[in-house]
Amino acid sequence: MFNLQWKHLGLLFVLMLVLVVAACGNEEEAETGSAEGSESEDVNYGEEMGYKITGIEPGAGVVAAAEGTIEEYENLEGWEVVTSSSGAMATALGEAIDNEEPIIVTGWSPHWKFQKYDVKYLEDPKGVFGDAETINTMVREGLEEENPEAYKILDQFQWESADIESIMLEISNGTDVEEATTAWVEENSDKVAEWTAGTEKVDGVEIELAYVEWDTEVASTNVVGKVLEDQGFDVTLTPLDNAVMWQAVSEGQADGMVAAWLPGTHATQLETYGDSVVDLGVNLEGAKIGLVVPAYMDIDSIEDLTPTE
Ligand code: PBE
Repeated sequence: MFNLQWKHLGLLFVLMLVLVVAACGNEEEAETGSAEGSESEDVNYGEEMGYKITGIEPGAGVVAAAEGTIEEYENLEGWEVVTSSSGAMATALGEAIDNEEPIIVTGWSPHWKFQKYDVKYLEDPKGVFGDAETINTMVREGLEEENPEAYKILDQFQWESADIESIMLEISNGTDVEEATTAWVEENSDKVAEWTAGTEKVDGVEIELAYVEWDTEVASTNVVGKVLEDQGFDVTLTPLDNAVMWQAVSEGQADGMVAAWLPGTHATQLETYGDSVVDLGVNLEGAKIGLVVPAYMDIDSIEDLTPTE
């Protein structure tokens, strides 16, 4: 009896030991797991970025909209949009990605960054950036009567995101703007023929297009300029600030532009100058603006950003 009991107790003891060791193991695993979890939850991108959104030119609609998000989203209280230029933004984005650092930029499509990098738009549940945009062509009043061939070409100019993105990517990879646009025009003679259909060549008629040095507009304006040049026009392309571009067309200092982002991005400019410019309609569908981050950032929405402390 006595012996048997001891045997049982011994077995029990061994069993208990096994259980304790197993439990310890589990505990360790659980602890490591939760430690990792809380670490990634604790990442404060806002603090790492100094609560700054990397903007572009102060006159851009996307910068105004980004400033609007700071007003609309409580969690962005204390944040700021730092303006610079589209080029400086692209450099900052490239450097952050090289170092796997967090960055938020004022972004738009079409844009080569979506082909070159793994980046994503942050969701905008309050809709501050609006929905899909179109890019429209605007010309000065009187152009139709005074320069009908140019008017018709500008009116017929219309292409797709894939077209403009291929040129933008070339340029971002270091190809000269003129070389990239000339090559595209040569390789896409069918499309170009649709734009020039029903027009006669001219001999040195002057035409001036205004634009802003955004990557999209550098590509589109240079392509249209090249097409007009090939038709015999004496083409001037004039880089301006956004509002000044609209003003130049509305006052007739420039003949036109292919850079009106509607209905949201340039709503302010449309309100001011819309009555004194001629809208020739959409030249590109499916454009978009928003806040863009590298895909490795563990956030999906503007609402995931943390306020300043
Ligand atoms: N963009 C490119 C411009 C329109 C074209 C999005 C930078 C803007 O924000 O006004």
